Amino acid sequence: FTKINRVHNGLTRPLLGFSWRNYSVKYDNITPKINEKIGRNIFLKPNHPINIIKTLVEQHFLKSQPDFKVFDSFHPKVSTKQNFDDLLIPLDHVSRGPSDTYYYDENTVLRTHTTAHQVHLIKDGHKAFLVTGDVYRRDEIDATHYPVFHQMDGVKVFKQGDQKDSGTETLEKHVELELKKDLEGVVRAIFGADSQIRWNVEYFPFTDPSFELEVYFNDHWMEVLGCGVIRSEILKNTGYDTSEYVGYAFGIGLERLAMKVFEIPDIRLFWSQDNRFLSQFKNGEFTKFKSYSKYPACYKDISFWTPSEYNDNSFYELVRDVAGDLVETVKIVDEFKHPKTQRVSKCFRINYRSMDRSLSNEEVDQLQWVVRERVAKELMVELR
Ligand code: FA5
Ligand code: MG
Repeated sequence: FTKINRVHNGLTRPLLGFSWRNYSVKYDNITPKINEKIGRNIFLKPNHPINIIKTLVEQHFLKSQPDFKVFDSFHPKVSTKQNFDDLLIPLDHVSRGPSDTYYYDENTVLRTHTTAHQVHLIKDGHKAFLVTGDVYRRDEIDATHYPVFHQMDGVKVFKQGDQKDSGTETLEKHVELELKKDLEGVVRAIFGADSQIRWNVEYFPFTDPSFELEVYFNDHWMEVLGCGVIRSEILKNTGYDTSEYVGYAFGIGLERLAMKVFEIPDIRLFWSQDNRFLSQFKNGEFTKFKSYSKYPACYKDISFWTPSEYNDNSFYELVRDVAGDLVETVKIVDEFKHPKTQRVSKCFRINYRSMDRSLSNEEVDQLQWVVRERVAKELMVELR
């Protein structure tokens, strides 16, 4: 494909939906706001809530199973082979599209999950490991979704015979039970023995059976991890005799755990450089976050007719690119199809709020104005 040259004057970002759809520049969608997060490594900073949770989970595993290896320094730039192909994610899976994933080029992405490291680590001979890192996804905007977050993946490979002492018949069943036991153990160690949790059946292309674990939090069930028994095809591809070996794998969302443990109400706070936030946490301590402010929110609506090649994630991304962490939520408030033209109209409510200061009306108006300008130009929507 050919790339078009784009004008960069500091304000105009790479043209998002517009450029891809019309000039097939699909594989260059990493915005400056995303780029500046790479290498910040907040998950490695002592006394940062994400680091506190990471350390807790690692220590919990190592206490009872000291042979677990711990990895936390793989760069988030990985190949599509690592992130997708090795994990049997089909070519037409939605998560592969540039509407959901940040691409450097056709074959290189920002990892969308730390599962991207599963196969090369198993190939290197590791049988039990934890791997933590920052992961990137184009996604919606609210208190629990942020385009950069942190995951810890875990893998453990078992051998025929391991199930004997447990009285379980098959190795597969044994592995499934060990998986659930180990994960319930971690979650209860962190949230307390009496925390309300539940298992749901899930689907992942790389595990079978697959599950997700939810924890009750702020009057909602919150999903904290996905997991399952590694598909035998994957173990076979890494050189294992699958009549002898079965493995489990899981991926935990560290922000989700940290939000619950420390009662942190908004996922944007993890990126705060404000000492009123950072000074509240110490490794090894379970302190509750004391909100130092709740500055007033200000919402603005925007309505537009969507062109046929439109997707919501590009709109969310554009709002993030304009307003950064000043945007708290973007919610769709109305949607309808014109009976004659069949065109779809959408109305979104953008809620602006800073975590550490009051926003002036002028500032919010200015942000909204830039959003309107850019949305019309770059996503080719017709403002109403
Ligand atoms: C995965 O990413 C799988 N790779 C997990 C897995 C690994 C399954 C190994 C089986 C074997 P999922 O997209 O559900 O699955 O993400 C895993 C966890 O990351 C979620 O349970 C949630 O806790 C967290 N998470 C997902 N999206 C976000 C987001 N936008 N912001 C914050 N946390 C998120
Ligand atoms: Mg999930």
